[in-house]
Amino acid sequence: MMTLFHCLSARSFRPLWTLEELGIPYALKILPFPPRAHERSYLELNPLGTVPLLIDKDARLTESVAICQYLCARYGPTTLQLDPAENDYGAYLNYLHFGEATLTFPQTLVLRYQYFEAPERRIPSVAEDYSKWFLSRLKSLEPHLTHQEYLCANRFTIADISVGYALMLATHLGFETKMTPAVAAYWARLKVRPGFLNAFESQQHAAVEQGVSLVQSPDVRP
Ligand SMILES: N[C@@H](CCC(=O)N[C@@H](CS)C(=O)NCC(=O)O)C(=O)O
Repeated sequence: MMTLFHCLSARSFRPLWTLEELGIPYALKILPFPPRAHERSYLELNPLGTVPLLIDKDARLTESVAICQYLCARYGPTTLQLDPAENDYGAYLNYLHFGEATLTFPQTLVLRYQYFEAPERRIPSVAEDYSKWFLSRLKSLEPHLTHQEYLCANRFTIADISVGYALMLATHLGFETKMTPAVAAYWARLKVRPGFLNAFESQQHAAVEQGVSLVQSPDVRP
């Protein structure tokens, strides 16, 4: 069985959510955050020290969105991915990467310079600038989501998982009240999906079973 290495509500939530949407079996290993400080032996498996890590037979992947693509391609057929012949294929690829590169990256700077660094290393101006950066880029989804339930092809896909994770992180950072109306409604739709709820339940359950603290995992469920 494949193993997903995960920290609570970290980017590894994307592959976890995809696994639940696909309904395929997996083993979930929860690591304390950050693993490079709290679980040094993990560096032998993933020298980057980051999550996710997916080990599936000979495949080892460490990029969350690539893992979602891998799971769909290997364990499909599934409507969670788009075929290159579909009209929205370009938009699909763009949103897959937009979720990580444009919407998640600025939030990690807020997380780091507002919360994770020792007080003397915190930089309020960085946190403020990248909060603004994130919110202005997030707003770009508003016109599109005013007319569509999902990002592309009129169905739920892993592009929604990529962007949906950025909205989950935004909720942890207190940005939920700053979401524009159609984006907020979209996030409300995503977080009641059985796949999302099962993934959330799966991480909480595995953490308790493996003795990992739930402190870093505030509940985002409605
Ligand atoms: N682009 C990668 C980023 C992976 C990443 O940086 N993960 C964070 C958690 S969200 C991590 O493991 N940080 C721990 C560290 O940097 O030591 C992805 O999308 O998976």
